[in-house]
Amino acid sequence: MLTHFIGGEPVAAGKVFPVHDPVTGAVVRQAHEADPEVVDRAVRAAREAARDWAGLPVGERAGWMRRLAEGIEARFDDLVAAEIADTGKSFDQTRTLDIPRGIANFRAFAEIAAQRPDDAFHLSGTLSYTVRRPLGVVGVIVPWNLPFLLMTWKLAPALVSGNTVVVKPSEQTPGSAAVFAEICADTGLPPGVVNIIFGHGPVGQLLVEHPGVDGLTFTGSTRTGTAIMITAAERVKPISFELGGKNAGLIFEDCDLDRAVEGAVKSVFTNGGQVCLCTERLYVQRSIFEEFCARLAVRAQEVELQPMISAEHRDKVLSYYALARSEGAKVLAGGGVPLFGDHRDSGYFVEPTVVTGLSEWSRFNREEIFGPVCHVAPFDSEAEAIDLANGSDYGLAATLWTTNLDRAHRVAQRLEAGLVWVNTWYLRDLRTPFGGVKLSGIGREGGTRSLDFYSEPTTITIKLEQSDA
Ligand code: 6OD
Repeated sequence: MLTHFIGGEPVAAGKVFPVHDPVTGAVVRQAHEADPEVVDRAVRAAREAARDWAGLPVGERAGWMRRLAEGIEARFDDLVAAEIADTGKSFDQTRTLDIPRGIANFRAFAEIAAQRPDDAFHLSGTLSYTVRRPLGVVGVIVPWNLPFLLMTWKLAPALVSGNTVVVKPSEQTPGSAAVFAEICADTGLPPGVVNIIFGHGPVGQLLVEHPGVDGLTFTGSTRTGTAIMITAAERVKPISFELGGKNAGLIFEDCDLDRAVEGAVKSVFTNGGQVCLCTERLYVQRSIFEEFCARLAVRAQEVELQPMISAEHRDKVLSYYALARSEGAKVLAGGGVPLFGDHRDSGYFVEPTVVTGLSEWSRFNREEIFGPVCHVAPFDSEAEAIDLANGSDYGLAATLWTTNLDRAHRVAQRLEAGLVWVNTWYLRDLRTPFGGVKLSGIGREGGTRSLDFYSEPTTITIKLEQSDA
């Protein structure tokens, strides 16, 4: 039974809810659901710890970040097991991406924060400089698709900047956060610096509303982001949002086709397509369109399957498969539910799916699906490709595949997206700004941008008197 972690202690309060294994549908664990009193207790614990934590020199907080990274290394296998049990991710991905990124997140922000210079400006007769203060208590709302990676991506810069936190993991994936609570306790992190509460959407809403929460960071759907923003606006709380995507991939005829096909497979199907950065719209230059489609369709049938996170999400993805057909799509691969003939048949799998033939204005091509699925359409010119990619309400990520360096720069700079990958996908340098435009979010995290969000500058200006010497 998972308990909340408040003020350094396990707290078993609130009714209990089940967590399902998406591979089989079976209940893997139970967790307590926070009620208003639990949320309040967690925020109070964070506030109590805030002054001492903020008062530590940044080098000392960076030291804590390194100790947490070591704590994660020591519990690596437990974290892998917890993450797989909740999400049905592959063992390979979990041990090479999800959990190592937790370690990298803490190490990266320890370095970035410790090396960051303060601004100082000298003008005749005045010296202005800035000091940065933490926001205070940060509410961290974490989605189910990359639970540990995204929780630590937010926690590391929030903590090293001197904030204390109340974290609400998704009700679907609380397992790795519960192991992390044990890591915090085992490393001796001061009580109240990290507090973790479990529960469904309304618990997040209580956190957003709580007057003791000074800022909010959220990754998830645009719909939830909008609701958080409306509530947060009442107290003008700083927010940082990484929201949905309907990401485009542009495949030019001068690409290395083998790499482009494999890159597309990765960008469409990784994590069952349940990454906000996954490609759902592919545009391929007409001269290679048929060959690309044929090869992608074959590869789609070979990818390792990952279940959707829940029965509800599986039904949503399947409803888009049905919608594609009703909107007149040609299905090149997949389009249904796989049959295994074993325990996985009660899990939440869908077939990796490739469709073509839909208009840019179809709902299928405009709405985020968040499953292992893409639409492929041809284009004739570079200008058309750019217009197609930009013709979306979202603007998180784009990929382009070309061997022409001029074209790579030219196109990349015209794409309306926060992130553009050329001849690769989801390659990360944690120092770079990360986030989206349009419906894909507000603000940027990553490197010093994260430190900017999790702190407020105070500018101090001193009038320098002339020496009479
Ligand atoms: O890799 C990251 O830092 C990141 N923020 C990934 C977000 C993925 C969203 O699904």
